[in-house]
Amino acid sequence: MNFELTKEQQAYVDELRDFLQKEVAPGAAERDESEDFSGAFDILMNKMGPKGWLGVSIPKEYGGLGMGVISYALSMFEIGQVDSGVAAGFSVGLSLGTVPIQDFGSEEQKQKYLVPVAQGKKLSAFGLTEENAGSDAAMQETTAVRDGDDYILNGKKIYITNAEFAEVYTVMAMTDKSKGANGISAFIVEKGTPGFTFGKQEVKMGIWSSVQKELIFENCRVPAANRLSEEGKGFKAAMKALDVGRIGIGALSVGNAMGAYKKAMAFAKERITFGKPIITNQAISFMLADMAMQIEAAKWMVLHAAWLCDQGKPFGKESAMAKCFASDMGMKVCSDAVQILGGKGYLRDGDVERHLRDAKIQQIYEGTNQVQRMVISRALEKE
Ligand code: COS
Repeated sequence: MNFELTKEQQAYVDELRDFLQKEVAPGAAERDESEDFSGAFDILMNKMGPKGWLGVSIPKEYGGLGMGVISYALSMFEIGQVDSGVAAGFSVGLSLGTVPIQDFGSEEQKQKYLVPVAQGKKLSAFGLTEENAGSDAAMQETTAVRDGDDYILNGKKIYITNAEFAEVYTVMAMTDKSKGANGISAFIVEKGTPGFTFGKQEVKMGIWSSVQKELIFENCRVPAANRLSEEGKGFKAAMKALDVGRIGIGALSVGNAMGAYKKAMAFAKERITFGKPIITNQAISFMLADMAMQIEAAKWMVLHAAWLCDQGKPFGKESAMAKCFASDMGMKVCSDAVQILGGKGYLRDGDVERHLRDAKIQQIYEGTNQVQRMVISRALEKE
């Protein structure tokens, strides 16, 4: 067993960390306040893309750096500390938007769609959730009806991260309702396809610098050549993408909690009450010890799931465990960080309450933590 990063991983983390401190951290609060993804999009496409980082875990033969899912998790630990908009865009681009193409796409589809995403020239997104298909993802109402060499898509997806900014969308639609989950197919839909438009931008509790919108399909003609694998494989492609994506959300939760913890630690060393720094009070130092301990546990759960994935071993249970544990941990740690800063922590310009707002969604998206417990318990039953 080896708990050390490779030289390549360490060099990547060092360079990324330095970049984030210089180029991303300074404007993070302002971008958040703007409730606009444009700033994060600019960082992703114009600064991180050219370095190849948007393809860090995508194999080299498809334009990526080929550094595996561990490096995707390491990226999320770092970006999550700084800017949730950049983190959400990065995460979706490396998991939900691309894993279905990577694992279920043809060579031609990979060359056409995966390569430009890995090279940071295009952003990707993922369309699964609908008004009546959230946790019960198989209840897809969007339809894809075959018409000659095309499919005609009709329906609406909601809460789609990167919507309108992304160029490449992996979209699930029902091709045979009688087959339930096995009647769902996955399609690559390009932005600009006639009949494909975007709905309203959601106004949220947190992750303000990321974007979530509706995808609307009205008699949208998609070439059959853009269907991933055979008809009926869409649900499996979506579940596989979520298995990987949940490693990213677990890692993002760890990163976001680390960001809050570091600010709380710095404050606890500086803040004087009753003649001494508040960290000298056991009430505060034990809180910080618990926070560090919880972050450490979640970090290793995430890395273990990522390692299993990179080894080609089953990892769905472990990724659900890591996502669930890390995001529950994130709420507690970020709440405690606000508590340590007291009134200052509650202020919008204190930059710590942002971590708490951003932590909540981690328990919800890419499968609520109740769904994670379903995935975990079903897997345990089979052991
Ligand atoms: N990888 C590959 N295949 C999978 C899979 C996985 N992780 N999970 C399920 N499948 C397969 C099953 O093997 C089954 O295939 P067969 O019929 O060939 O055996 C099929 O998919 C249906 O599986 P199942 O019956 O378990 O599906 P359910 O309808 O019970 O749904 C859950 C399972 C709850 C796990 C699923 O709906 C889910 O993950 N929901 C949450 C969705 C989500 O995360 N949404 C967030 C959107 S992105 S922000």
